[in-house]
Amino acid sequence: TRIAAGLRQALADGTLFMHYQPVVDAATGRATGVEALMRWRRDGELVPPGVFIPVAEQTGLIGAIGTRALWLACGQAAAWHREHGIYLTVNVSTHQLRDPGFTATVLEILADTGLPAAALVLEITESVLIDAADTPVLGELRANGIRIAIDDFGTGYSSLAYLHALPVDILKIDQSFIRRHQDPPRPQDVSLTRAILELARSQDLLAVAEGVETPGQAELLRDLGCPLAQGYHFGRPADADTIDTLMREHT
Ligand code: G
Ligand code: G
Ligand code: G
Ligand code: MN
Ligand code: NA
Repeated sequence: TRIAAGLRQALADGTLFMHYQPVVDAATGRATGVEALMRWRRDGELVPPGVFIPVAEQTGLIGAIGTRALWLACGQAAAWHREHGIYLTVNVSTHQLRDPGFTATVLEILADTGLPAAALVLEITESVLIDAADTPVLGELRANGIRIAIDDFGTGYSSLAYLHALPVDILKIDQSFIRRHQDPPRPQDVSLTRAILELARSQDLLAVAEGVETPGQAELLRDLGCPLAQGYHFGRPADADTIDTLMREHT
């Protein structure tokens, strides 16, 4: 397809790049990490990742593109980690986890960029985690000190049955659970978020609330003791220079 051909070209011409969104301490609002989000500018226009990531997955190009994304993000985050103690979180697809060489690739990129393994988190959706449960890759990554996050938690189907068995460290609560909090919040919505936070705590998982857009939602999450948060209220995904300026001002 046109997108696949364009992506092959993009790997060569450098039009794939990363945006970064702050992940903050929910109590203070200060950035503790950044999530890397891939961007592609084709003929001067941004193609949404929702359009090109699925094509990259279907064509297998996600292997090379994902390696490029990791390389770019680790290189950038190494400086932020040195200067501000920031960690990096990167989204990973099923194709990457199924590659027996993936751990070696990640370790090579960490060695080359100087980002410590302990400062890297790989985000994997629930369904992909369950699908990849039989591969040695997740165990290898964790044995090397890289942390694993369940992304979009609550949108998969077997979450509770599998949660205790999944080799993960961080639970990212899907935006849909946060977005439902109105002002004032409804008791049943609050109970649901509280229950997810309690679930995370009971499994020794660090919770991140995604999609926090309003001051009321931020305050509620803080009151519920949610450790980390992310969303437009704290900062939109932005280019590295913008995030760099923000961190110099706030840390
Ligand atoms: O960035 P939003 O910014 O629109 O991201 C849309 C979707 O694309 C999200 O589900 C996100 O996880 C996914 N995505 C963004 N960057 C990457 C990436 O580098 N690798 C993979 N596999 N998915 C990504
Ligand atoms: O070698 P391979 O085609 O898998 O590389 C994928 C992408 O990783 C390259 O297109 C390049 O952008 C990026 N990259 C650049 N330098 C390095 C490096 O030293 N190590 C790794 N692992 N990737 C790199
Ligand atoms: O699937 P994943 O969680 O990796 O994707 C994160 C997506 O959510 C990205 O597309 C990112 O741009 C988007 N995002 C981040 N914060 C917010 C927010 O506060 N509101 C909305 N609607 N989207 C957000
Ligand atoms: Mn994510
Ligand atoms: Na998510």
